Amino acid sequence: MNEPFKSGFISIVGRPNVGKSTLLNNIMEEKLVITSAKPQTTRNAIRCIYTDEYAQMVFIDTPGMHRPKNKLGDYMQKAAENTVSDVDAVLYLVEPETKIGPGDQYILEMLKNCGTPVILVINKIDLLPKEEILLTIAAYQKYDFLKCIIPISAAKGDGIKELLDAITKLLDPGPMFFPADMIIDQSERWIVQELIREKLLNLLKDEVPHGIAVEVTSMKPRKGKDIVDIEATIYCERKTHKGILIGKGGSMLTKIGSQARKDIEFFLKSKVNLQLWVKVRSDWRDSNFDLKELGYSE
Ligand SMILES: Nc1nc2c(ncn2[C@@H]2O[C@H](COP(=O)(O)OP(=O)(O)OP(=O)(O)O)[C@@H](O)[C@H]2O)c(=O)[nH]1
Ligand SMILES: [Mg+2]
Repeated sequence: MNEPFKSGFISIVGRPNVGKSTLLNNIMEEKLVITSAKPQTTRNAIRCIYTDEYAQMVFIDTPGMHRPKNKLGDYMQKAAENTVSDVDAVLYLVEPETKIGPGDQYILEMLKNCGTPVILVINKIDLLPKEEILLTIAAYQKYDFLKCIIPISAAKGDGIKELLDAITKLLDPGPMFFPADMIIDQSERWIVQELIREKLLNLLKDEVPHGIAVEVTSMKPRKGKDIVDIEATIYCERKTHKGILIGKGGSMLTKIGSQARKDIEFFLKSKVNLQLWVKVRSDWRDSNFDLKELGYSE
């Protein structure tokens, strides 16, 4: 007998930098959300919709859970915590560590009480020998509220099929919530902003990229030509950061622009003319007004 069509919402949570966004891109087989080697890359809860012939899974990528240091951090932490009780399943991502630290213990406690089925996903198994992965599994086995434990490598694509099968098993029969061809609930403009921010995270050091926000102020296809003109403003928190961002003779800004343009052209499937501006917006991460204007509010 044919299985009925299933559907549901699945939140991906975990500490910063464990590979949540990398996993989502791998499931979607397309780069939709940005990733970087720096923690606190993802700032919003983002829905990506995976549809196949058996199920529609609405995945929610969330900011890494951490102790907030400013109002942006508060917003990010809430964006992650708020999803877990409103979904049909939670994927809790961890790295292969046998010692479960206080950050993960806090998350485990919250997940235990949220009432949603939780799958523990051990990511980055490519980094360690199998014996160490088995020790990580053993360390988490005492948390018996976890529905199952699945080791994966989001970067290499190992274990993804097993993970999708496990999620499908947990979901109830249900309708399609979104059209089958819809893959993300964000605008093109938002994705362009994120692609620019990703280059800033990759190219800048220390605290500088964390204090940056990007706003696309104009995005227009040029009449009669296969080219999109885009203007974007990069906000940073200090004058010294502005200097670093622009670089000697504008070298850093040029590098950021050329790397971002390549990705944006690939995403928009069109040539792009990208103009970047840099402005100082002091302490925007602690201003309710600025956070709202820059898209970091409910
Ligand atoms: N070796 C290895 N690295 C991985 C794997 N998955 C992700 N990474 C790397 O881990 C880093 C963080 O990945 P992200 O996907 O940005 O992590 P995240 O959990 O979304 O991070 P936040 O958005 O900051 O919470 C990046 O450098 C990835 O390339 C994996 O399976 N193996
Ligand atoms: Mg992320």
